[in-house]
Amino acid sequence: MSQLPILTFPDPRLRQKARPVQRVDAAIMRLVDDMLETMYAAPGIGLAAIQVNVPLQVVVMDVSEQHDSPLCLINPQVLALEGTEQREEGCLSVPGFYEKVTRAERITVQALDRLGAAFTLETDGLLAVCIQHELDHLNGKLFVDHISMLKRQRIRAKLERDQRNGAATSSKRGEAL
Ligand code: QAP
Ligand code: CO
Repeated sequence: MSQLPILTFPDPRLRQKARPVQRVDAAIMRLVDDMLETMYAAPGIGLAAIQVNVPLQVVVMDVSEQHDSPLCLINPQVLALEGTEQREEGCLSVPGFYEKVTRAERITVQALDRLGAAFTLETDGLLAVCIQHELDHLNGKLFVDHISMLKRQRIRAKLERDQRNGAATSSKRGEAL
């Protein structure tokens, strides 16, 4: 397995629309394993293939305390959304920034797993929010698209400055804008 480099906002490649996976073969399983390794190393709770510059409909997540419950969704389809809730979100492609986003409280999704088998998942809480966040990535959407333009522009300016200055300043997370 290997860790993959993660694209950072406002990289235009994060705006690509992901294509469905045609066949869950060895290359896709390898991608899933590399994405899980990349996510756990970050550390993070969710990662979409688009974030490692692979425009396919593949996401991995693990919202468990022990980091021992990996979940992979390939070609996910939303069957139902219910209720609303607000929660603070972050993103591995928007390092150092967290903002409140309004999402559905409960979600039902159908997808293929890492072995290509179809399954349906109905869930709520952090996992439901994380799934919605990751499905946004498949449509080229980021959590910063759900906040005010002013906040988004501040985040963009800060991350562009970090990227111009190299990784050094971006290690200083969460400082005032
Ligand atoms: C999406 O995000 C998510 O800024 C997954 O410096 C997050 O794993 C959905 C991370 C929260 C719902 C709620 C972010 C790591 C990880 C950072 C992540 C950072 C280091 C974000
Ligand atoms: Co994200």
